[in-house]
Amino acid sequence: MTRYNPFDIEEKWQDKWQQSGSFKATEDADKPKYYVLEMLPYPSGNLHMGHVRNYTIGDVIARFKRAQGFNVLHPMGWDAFGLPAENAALQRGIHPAEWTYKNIEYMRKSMVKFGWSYDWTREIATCDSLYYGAQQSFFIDMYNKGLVYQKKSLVNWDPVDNTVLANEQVIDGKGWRSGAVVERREMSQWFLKITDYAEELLNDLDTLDNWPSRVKTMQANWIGKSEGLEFTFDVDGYSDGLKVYTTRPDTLMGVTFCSIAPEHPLAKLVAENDAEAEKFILDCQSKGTALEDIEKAEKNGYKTQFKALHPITGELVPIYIANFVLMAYGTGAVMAVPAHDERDYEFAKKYSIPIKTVIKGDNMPENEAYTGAGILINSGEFDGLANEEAKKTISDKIESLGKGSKTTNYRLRDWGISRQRYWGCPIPFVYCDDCGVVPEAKENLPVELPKDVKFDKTGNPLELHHTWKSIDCPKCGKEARRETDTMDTFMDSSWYFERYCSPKSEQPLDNNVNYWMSVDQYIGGIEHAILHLLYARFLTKVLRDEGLVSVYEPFSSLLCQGMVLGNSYQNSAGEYINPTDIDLKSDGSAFHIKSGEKLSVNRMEKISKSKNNGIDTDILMDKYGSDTLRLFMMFAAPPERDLDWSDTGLEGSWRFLGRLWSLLDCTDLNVSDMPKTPVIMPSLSEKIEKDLKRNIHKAIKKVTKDIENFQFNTMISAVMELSNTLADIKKHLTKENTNLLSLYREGLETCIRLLNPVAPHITEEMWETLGNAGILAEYDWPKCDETAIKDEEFTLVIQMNGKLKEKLIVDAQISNEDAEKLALEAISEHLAGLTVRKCIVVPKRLVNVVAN
Ligand code: ANZ
Ligand code: ZN
Repeated sequence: MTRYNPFDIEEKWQDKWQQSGSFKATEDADKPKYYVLEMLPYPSGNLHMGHVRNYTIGDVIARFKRAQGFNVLHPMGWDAFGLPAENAALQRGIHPAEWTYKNIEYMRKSMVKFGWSYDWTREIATCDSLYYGAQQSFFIDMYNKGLVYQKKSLVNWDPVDNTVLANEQVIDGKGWRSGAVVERREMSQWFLKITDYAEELLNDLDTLDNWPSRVKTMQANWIGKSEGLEFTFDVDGYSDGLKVYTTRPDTLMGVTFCSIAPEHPLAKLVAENDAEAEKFILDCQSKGTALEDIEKAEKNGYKTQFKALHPITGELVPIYIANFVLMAYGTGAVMAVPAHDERDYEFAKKYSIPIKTVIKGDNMPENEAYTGAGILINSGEFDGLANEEAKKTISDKIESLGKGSKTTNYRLRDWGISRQRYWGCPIPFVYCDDCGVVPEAKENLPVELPKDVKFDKTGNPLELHHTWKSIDCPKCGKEARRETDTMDTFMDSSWYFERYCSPKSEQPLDNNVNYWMSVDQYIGGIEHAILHLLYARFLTKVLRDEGLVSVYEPFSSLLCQGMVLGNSYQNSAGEYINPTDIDLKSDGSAFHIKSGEKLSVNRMEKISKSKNNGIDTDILMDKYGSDTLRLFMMFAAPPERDLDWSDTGLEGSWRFLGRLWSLLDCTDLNVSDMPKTPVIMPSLSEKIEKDLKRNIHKAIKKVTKDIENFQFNTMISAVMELSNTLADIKKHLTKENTNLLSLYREGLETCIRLLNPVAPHITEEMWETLGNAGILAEYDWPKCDETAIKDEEFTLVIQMNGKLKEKLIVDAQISNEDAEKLALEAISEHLAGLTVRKCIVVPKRLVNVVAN
């Protein structure tokens, strides 16, 4: 018998699965479908441990469901547009397409090596013009329905590189390449009207029973529905008046100033003949558009000469231009109540503005705003009202004065999808001097990216390209210009799961989408809890309204896997040393292989470039093969938890597979000759046989239940237990005892079949060695024989000094010690103050506790 060697078997089985089409999914109305999906990767070049974990979880589920008789769809693809490809082009002179497709090739090979059971015939790359052409097609449909529009909005502008920057390219307010101070600029941008769906996106969260509640909470907060009041302050010299939005109309009587966004029309009016105001506004605009930056920045203001007339008191309050008021939220203007709003408080202190308390709560803090509930004071006719009630009373009053009305507001903004980049899906529009903005004619789709672009200059290569832009107007035929913006890559990943249902279709989607959707199980990282999942939900609803899909939600069930954590190692100079360059001793100490230096070992943390604690999956693959890695990933932690990477844990998985393999080796007895037909319980007489039969079927039951609940670590423990039992039984095997031989085979085959979803290669090989035909991945899931586990439990009678005290249902296999322990616990109240002298255990019947 040879030793376990993954390198003899893994590729062999990958080829067989491929040849047999084991994982190819075909629509079949007679079979229940199951769609399992992992979030598609960005083709950065290498698989990292997060991928391995994510995709192995999905694969175990896919293989399990297939064996259970479901028609399983398990596809894979590439989120292939995006900035890193353009950076590679800039830095290394490779075309983004070449860089991307090379990475895809490499990563696909790695994925095949892992044995993940994908239907590769459905592979998608979002940078493929067949894919993005379909996207352009329904984008035009969305435009025709009024869900796509153009609007001037702020972008980060790098004045040296003359280019728009993504938020992540602005570092400390400076352009990442040029180092120039970034400006905010207004430019015409494309938007998707996600706000039209805000209410439905919020309400339908309630239908997602199988989503983690924290994800639903995050989405609800992001949508940020609030009920408030919109009303207008009269302003002398500004006939429009100042329209504000507040969620706290109850604090109206505490208003001591108003603040407006630097981009507010009134601010612009002020700046027209006030150089200092103009400077202040420009200064605010030089700070970048990232929301966190705006919120973190110190509160700054500029006092204008304008005054707002309080609609109830008739008081005149000053109007400030303030850096923390956002033009894009509400009305871009705020009634400020420093006594009850933290930002206003900070601002009022800084500029010595009066602070007027109008809500009195039980515990009023000193030197800060009180934001809690309470009773109105200093509020004239509203004094004494509870503030929640006052919200309505005061809003009604404002409405009756004709100054405003109650409104619902959402924090959710329309989705700005314009990117001034090359490596993205071209926005299929044309500018014509006569016709204006015109969608490209459908028969001209896809609008393909030009291949001959240069990356030696900064700025958008589409803008710089000399011929690509010029085109005939699809409406009047006159010479016109193409839009050179491309789409946010989140757009590409918002409908790919629908496209997998008919990846080659000429139409964006065909009817197969209604066979497969929704995704029964989606698996991915929590970092996508908000944007990706929200956009995917949004587009699904849009496609539903266009009649292209029938589901209301794309993902019925969501699993967010935890992170993979690793130790990091530092030398005396503080440099981080990668785990591959380290000699790790069994006592946990670590030495730098090259220098011999002893390194400090830092505690488990997220694997990251900055800590240089990434683990090279290729190296591990070459050392252990796929099954060990897969097994370790699934065994080391439940899927939602963070997983501590450990080399010893990996070794442990390797050794377990070796032990499992050696169960094939029964010295002079040939496993493939052991009787194939399982003996059934009634014909078993020996205890060892009955126990084994019971253990086998208990394992089937437990593993099945555990996989269904995604408790992969405990399901693996159950297989390990059964394999340990078999290792013991092996010693008792004789040629003569055919019952035991048959049971041994049944036990071993059960281990193999139960472990197959986790470690598919070794189990296929063992299955074949046992003399079974065909491919194990195509077999049905083993069934638990309930009669074999029937006398699994019995009623344990508990007596004290011979008198009945309790009855407990316990496991049939319970040991005498455990029975004793349970008994003492169960009657602990009766034992209070007594001394236990003796416990008499009658196995399978009773425990008598002697105490006095
Ligand atoms: C007066 C007030 C008093 C406010 C008070 C709060 C507390 P949410 O709840 O997140 O929707 N606000 C309105 N528009 C703004 C803008 N464009 N930029 C910055 N802040 C803005 O936030 C609504 C509250 O945020 C509004 O209620 C307004 O301040 C402020 F004790 O009005 B409030
Ligand atoms: Zn035209």
